[in-house]
Amino acid sequence: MESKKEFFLECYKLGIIKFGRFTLKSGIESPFYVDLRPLASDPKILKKLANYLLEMLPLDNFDIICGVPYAALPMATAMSLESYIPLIIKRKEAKSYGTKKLIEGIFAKGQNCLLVEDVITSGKSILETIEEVENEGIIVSDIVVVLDRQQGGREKLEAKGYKVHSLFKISEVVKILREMHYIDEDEVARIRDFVNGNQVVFEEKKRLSYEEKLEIAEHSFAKKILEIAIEKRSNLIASADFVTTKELLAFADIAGPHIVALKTHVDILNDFDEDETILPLKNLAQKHNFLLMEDRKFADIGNTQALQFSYGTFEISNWADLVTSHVIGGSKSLDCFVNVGVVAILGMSSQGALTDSHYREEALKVIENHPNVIGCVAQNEISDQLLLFTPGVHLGKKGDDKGQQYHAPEHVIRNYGTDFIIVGRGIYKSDDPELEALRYKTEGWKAYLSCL
Ligand code: S5P
Repeated sequence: MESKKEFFLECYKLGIIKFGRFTLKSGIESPFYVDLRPLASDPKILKKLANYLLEMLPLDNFDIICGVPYAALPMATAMSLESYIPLIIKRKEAKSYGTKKLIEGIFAKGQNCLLVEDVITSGKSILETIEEVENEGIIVSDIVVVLDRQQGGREKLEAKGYKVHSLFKISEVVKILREMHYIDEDEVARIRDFVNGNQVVFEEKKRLSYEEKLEIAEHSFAKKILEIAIEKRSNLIASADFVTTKELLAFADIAGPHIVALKTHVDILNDFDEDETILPLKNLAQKHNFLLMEDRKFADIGNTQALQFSYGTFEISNWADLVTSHVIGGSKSLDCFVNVGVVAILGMSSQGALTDSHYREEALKVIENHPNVIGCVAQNEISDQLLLFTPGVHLGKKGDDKGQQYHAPEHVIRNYGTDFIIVGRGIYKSDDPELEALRYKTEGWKAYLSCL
């Protein structure tokens, strides 16, 4: 079998732990959120999980297995299937009719039952289940949990004489995720504080208003986009990923009044033509007062980027106000982008992107103080000096089948301090793109105002 660490990372990719700021049922704010239910949706992982849990246990001791409802039910079932130890089911509420039994299945008084739980925090729900199982005359000696949040639950159960086996502890998990650069030092410190029972201080950093950002902005295009935002009361950039000029122009005209910039991928157009595509697009940009942002995502040495920027079919330098660029080629590779605002790609929205916190920290060093850079594309907070552009925004969907991951405008603006949301299919694939552009504009602006 793979190592426990590899197995954990496989589980982690299913989104079982999220970091940020979460309000728990109790009203307490937590720097992380755990939900192991996705594990049951991947049969291979569930089977492996069952075997990892079984491996830790003195199996001969148990006559029956019982999961704490609901999250641990599929886990207990899988363990039963792998070990041939019979399963009993504990109901959450007794049936109001029929047998009114709380424990279902075949069992006998005096049998020893292994209890299975997904996460142990305070131990409260496990203790409730133990009580109900013991009321049936069943003996409980051992509890196996997938993740121990290390918040006193284990100690509470052990003080009552139960043995607690856990596959992962939050401290181990945090160590692995830090080693992998999935989380940064601040997050590690906040989790440590939280687990130790200290109240976690989430910096109540007041975000700067667009007016305040305008005061500190130096680049002419940074100023321009902020001025448009203030004037139009919009922080929306529409991504116009069309393959024909006709569709692109029609969309630019209807979305135009609501956006600060139109983001293009001109290399996907079947019929790109400077006169037919760019001239009318520039007219529309002028008519509706928005910037043109070419999402070229340059990723080469300076000399090649200079050629790609000014030559070839698209001659981007002739018309784009903003361009996106990776910074993998180092700071000097960005020197060629003159008379345009560079939006550096720091973090990508897609699943499994390699832009982990280590990459982002190094990338920030590349762009810091680069005069051509006005901001970054990222999925996390950055400094006030840079404008933050966040794609992967959708009001209805969580993602697509090609790895894109979405959040709502409110989420990114509140949690990352996003200055400009980038929305593609949420608008142009909707039934009424004009109405939807207005809806995203309104939502984005409302979220911004609520964070001031
Ligand atoms: O990390 C990123 C960076 C970018 S620029 N994730 C992204 O999705 N994008 C771009 O934003 C992507 O190329 C596409 O043009 C747009 C998102 O489109 P949507 O249809 O998924 O909203």
